[in-house]
Amino acid sequence: MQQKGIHWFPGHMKKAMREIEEKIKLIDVIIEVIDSRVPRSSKNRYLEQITKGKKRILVMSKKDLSDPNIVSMWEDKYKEEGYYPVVCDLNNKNDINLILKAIDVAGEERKQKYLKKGMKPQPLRLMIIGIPNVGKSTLINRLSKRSSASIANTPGHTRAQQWIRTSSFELLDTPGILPPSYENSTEALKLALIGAMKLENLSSSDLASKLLNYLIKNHREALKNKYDLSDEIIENKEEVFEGIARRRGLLLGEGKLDIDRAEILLLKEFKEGLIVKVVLDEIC
Ligand SMILES: Nc1nc2c(ncn2[C@@H]2O[C@H](COP(=O)(O)OP(=O)(O)OP(=O)(O)O)[C@@H](O)[C@H]2O)c(=O)[nH]1
Ligand SMILES: [Mg+2]
Repeated sequence: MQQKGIHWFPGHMKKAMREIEEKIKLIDVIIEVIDSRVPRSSKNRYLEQITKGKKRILVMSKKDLSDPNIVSMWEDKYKEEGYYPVVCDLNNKNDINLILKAIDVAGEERKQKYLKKGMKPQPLRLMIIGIPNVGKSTLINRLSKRSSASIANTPGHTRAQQWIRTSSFELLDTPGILPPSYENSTEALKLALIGAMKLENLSSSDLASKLLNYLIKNHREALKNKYDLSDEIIENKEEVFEGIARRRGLLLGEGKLDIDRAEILLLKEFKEGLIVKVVLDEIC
């Protein structure tokens, strides 16, 4: 994919990269937030060139929705690639402390440089980036809650950017929003399933059908248990949505089952981790 060069690069991706590139000069540490259910598909590979030379923390969010064993393999892989991965649930205070620790570690070298010169260490400058819906705003909110002050203007910069200041770091409060990947349809499908992007050319009915195929193949028991479905129903794929509608009392009137709502329910409950905790990207 990378060999194809820049000319096919979608315009929105180019624009996002340019915006991030402009800001990156001010930044010491990049925090890329990815969704731990899609550790590859939610990560931006083009960013790797732009962020070279910076310390890179990889926040692998939504661990409460993903399979811990597979996530742990991805964590090791990213460690080997030079990232500082932090697997976390951004709604869990202890996990936020792990991210704060990662920030400390990332800043240590720079701090020592100042100290060696007999200077007071300058605060580390951080920027949070990631595709939509991975938890960037949640993370900014969690980190800024601890901040002593939020300052509007940083002298020396022409553009007034909001920096959130704590005792040890400053956080650029506008996250770099990267568009999700569109060039690979399997990745796009996975991102649609976790709610990170909408697929224009795929109806929710088609998406639900693909999800059902995946669940039958990989998580049959979990599906059966969740909706109290018999083996006979699972064998007959068309009947699964009817079974779900029946179990959940989704009716159209005159006793007819509401299949549309059953499909949407399956998508929603999968996205919320209520059927099974998954990792959709295979490690290789
Ligand atoms: N279960 C769970 N939900 C999370 C976690 N982190 C964030 N969320 C939820 O995910 C949704 C998206 O979070 P945001 O912080 O708005 O994500 P974002 O990256 O800022 O999204 P955009 O602004 O659309 O780019 C919200 O409903 C959050 O509550 C997590 O670790 N676990
Ligand atoms: Mg946001």
